[in-house]
Amino acid sequence: MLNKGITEEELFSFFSCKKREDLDHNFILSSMCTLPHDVAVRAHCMFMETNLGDPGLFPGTADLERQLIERFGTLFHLPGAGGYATSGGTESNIQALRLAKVIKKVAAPNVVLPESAHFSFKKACDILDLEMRPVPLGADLRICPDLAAELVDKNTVCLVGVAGTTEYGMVDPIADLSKIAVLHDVFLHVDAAFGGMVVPFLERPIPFDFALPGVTTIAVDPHKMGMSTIPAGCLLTRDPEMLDALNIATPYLTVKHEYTLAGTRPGAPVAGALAVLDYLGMDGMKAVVAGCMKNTQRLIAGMETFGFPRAATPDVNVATFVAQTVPTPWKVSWTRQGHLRIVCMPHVHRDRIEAFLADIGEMHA
Ligand code: 0PR
Repeated sequence: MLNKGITEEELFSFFSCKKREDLDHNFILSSMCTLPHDVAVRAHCMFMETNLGDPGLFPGTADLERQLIERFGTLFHLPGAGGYATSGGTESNIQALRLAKVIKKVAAPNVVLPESAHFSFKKACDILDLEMRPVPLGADLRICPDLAAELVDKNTVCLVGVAGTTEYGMVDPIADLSKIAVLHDVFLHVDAAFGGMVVPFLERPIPFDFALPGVTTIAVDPHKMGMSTIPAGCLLTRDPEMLDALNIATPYLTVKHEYTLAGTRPGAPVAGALAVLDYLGMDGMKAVVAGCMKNTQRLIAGMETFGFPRAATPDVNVATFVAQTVPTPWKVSWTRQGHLRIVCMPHVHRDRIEAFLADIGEMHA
């Protein structure tokens, strides 16, 4: 650290340089995050100093968190659902498994989850000392429910399904998983970190939420398709009191218990997330999602005319292809199986898709 501080001008000229080193969103096709909506930025700035870790000091902000959970509960067909705002899918998944483990106490707990599950489950199982039982996918890249049922036993604390897989954008047959969960009385966690803000707004929504009786918890991330500022995730619980099983005493705070993983928690992105939902409403979100899905379809059609077949027909706005390289400066990602992966996020407008197609078409001409 410097002995004497630098001027504000020096400081921000340095920051501007660093900011310019970051990639231009116009060329980012690999990310599940996007540019935050203007109302999210405004709300975020307004609540910058708030800390939900000590909600008694910020009752107004705490009420925004309550309202955010209420919005998602209603969107997911259970207006009275419980839950809280996390830092994103990783924390939500860790907490869901922690909850499942605390509720069902067995000597050698295991988790049955699709092979397509996000790597955050690996972190969760490491931390919580849970055996991971990956379930193979069917040819459609969705979890095979029959194989999942075979892997569930008396030591299974949680069954996991994904609504919008990270790599191929598939929605697992959650209705089938729900039946298994009810039959075996197993906790079912749905990772809808990405799809939770896509599927409800599709023309033909795929069942994945609390409307299915076996679904116990749902992870959804406003900082992905919800266009909020980072970090914004939510963990929803069917039973509003369920999270209390994680309570630990916090004697000197304004509340005497907390079930969250983080202590200090930012209120700013919570305000940002709620701002987008209330500003856009159902109609606005449907329009955003319809645009992303249309762009995904256009990209798939365009790539196929150039001889790059799709690797999957996705349920959400993640497109994958058989391809080897892409032109610079486009930033794409590659799946574990080696497929080119593009996420058609809200910042990936139609003209960006056309520009990418023109570039890749030229490179392979
Ligand atoms: N569950 C699913 C289905 C996810 O896709 C992700 C992240 C998570 C959980 C974990 O969420 P957090 O990263 O919020 O904890 N999916 C993206 C991925 O791993 C995250 C991401 C976003 C990566 C933007 C890169 C990027 O530029 O690909």
